[in-house]
Amino acid sequence: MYRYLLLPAICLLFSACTTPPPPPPPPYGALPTPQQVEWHDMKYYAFVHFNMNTFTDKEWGEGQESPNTFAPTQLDCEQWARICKAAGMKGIILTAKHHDGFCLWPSKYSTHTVAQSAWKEGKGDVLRDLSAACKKYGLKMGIYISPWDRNHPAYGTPEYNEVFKNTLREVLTQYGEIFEVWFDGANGEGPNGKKQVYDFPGFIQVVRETQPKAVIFSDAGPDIRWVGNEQGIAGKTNWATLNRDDYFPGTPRYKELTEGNRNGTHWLPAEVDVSIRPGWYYHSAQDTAVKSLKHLWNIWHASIGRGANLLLNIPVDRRGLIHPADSTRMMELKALVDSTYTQDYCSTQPPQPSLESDLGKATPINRVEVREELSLGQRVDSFAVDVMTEGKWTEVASGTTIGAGRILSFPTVSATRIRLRILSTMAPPVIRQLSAYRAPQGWELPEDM
Ligand code: FUL
Repeated sequence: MYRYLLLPAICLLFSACTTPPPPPPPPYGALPTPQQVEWHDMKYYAFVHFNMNTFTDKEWGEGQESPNTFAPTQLDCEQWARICKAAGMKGIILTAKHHDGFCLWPSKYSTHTVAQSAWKEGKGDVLRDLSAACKKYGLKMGIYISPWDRNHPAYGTPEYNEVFKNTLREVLTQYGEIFEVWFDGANGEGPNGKKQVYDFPGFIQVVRETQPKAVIFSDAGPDIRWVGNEQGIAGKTNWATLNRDDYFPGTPRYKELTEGNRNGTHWLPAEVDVSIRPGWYYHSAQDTAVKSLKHLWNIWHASIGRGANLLLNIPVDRRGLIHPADSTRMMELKALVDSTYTQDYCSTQPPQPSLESDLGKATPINRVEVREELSLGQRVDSFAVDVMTEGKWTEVASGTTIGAGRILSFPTVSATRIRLRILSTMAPPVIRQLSAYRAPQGWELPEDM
């Protein structure tokens, strides 16, 4: 693995050079904030949809459900955290309040919460339990909180914006550090038949005040953007930048969110949210419909393999536990990813100031991973990868954007050297990593992903 390669000056940053390393090039274009850089490093974490719908077998509740319907029998957030940690995930984002309005914590600003339920005699608090479990297992915690609320009587009036800001403040000040706040773009009618005009600038201000280190997700950021589909697919071209002011939560411009905007005004990278099952919530009828290992592996490559983060949803069941059908698949994916991406065949040689890597001996490989140094901006427009077999170079893969990390697959070839060619850029490229791996045969991404 070669790190910190600057082209075309062909100089290696931060390595054991005999002469002092040259200063890094000036940054180019929109740049990530330190919070966004940290977020990129998380790569893979869990979405947990668990709330009233778990108990009504629905995806969207009406808001009129009795609080007593929420009745987990063995709720154990430590089980979630233990499994997510073992699966290689870095955090958990929980649906604290979905469109039906039910709050998983005893909110002062609603009468439709765990405090009104018989669960733990109204003394339960799922956010408190999750916060403790995440701390214990070294995971970060995030909050999904739906602005759309089908229960709250004030929904559809200016007063609701104040209610929502108070609710947000409550959630963000009681449960320790929150790494991401997830605003859903869905915006339907409330019980009074009215549609809300949201005070998003006000919501954002509350998050900034209470959790300055958190990133904020919505269709249009301001920090993290939706990827434009729920199939688990980032664009083959995936810019981490977007002309942010052209978009808003609920924007219909999905395709642009999938690819980002080249040279966009703001750093606004894509997060891929997708469920391990057909639904976001648990439905026992879907116990046999958990996505196959191959499907999840493909999603992993169509998201993380294209520089996006993967937010994989695990629908916690009515007991309040992750179902074994899901945890089994999560572990299978972890095992396959680890067995493929641990042995980097490029790391067997000491770094050299070159875009070529010597594999030492003829080595069967079929995956290459390239990363840019994001703190200086995203620069590469297109690139190609060659391998040397029997003394001859052959191109085996090519792509457009690189960004946080790009994984390309090619038929297994026994190579002695590997070479990255940058074909076009917006500014001199700064390559952070070039790695080569071997995945099991026959696990390439299908054309339509
Ligand atoms: C959507 C919601 O309407 C779904 O129920 C789910 O929460 C998904 C992640 O976001 O907008």
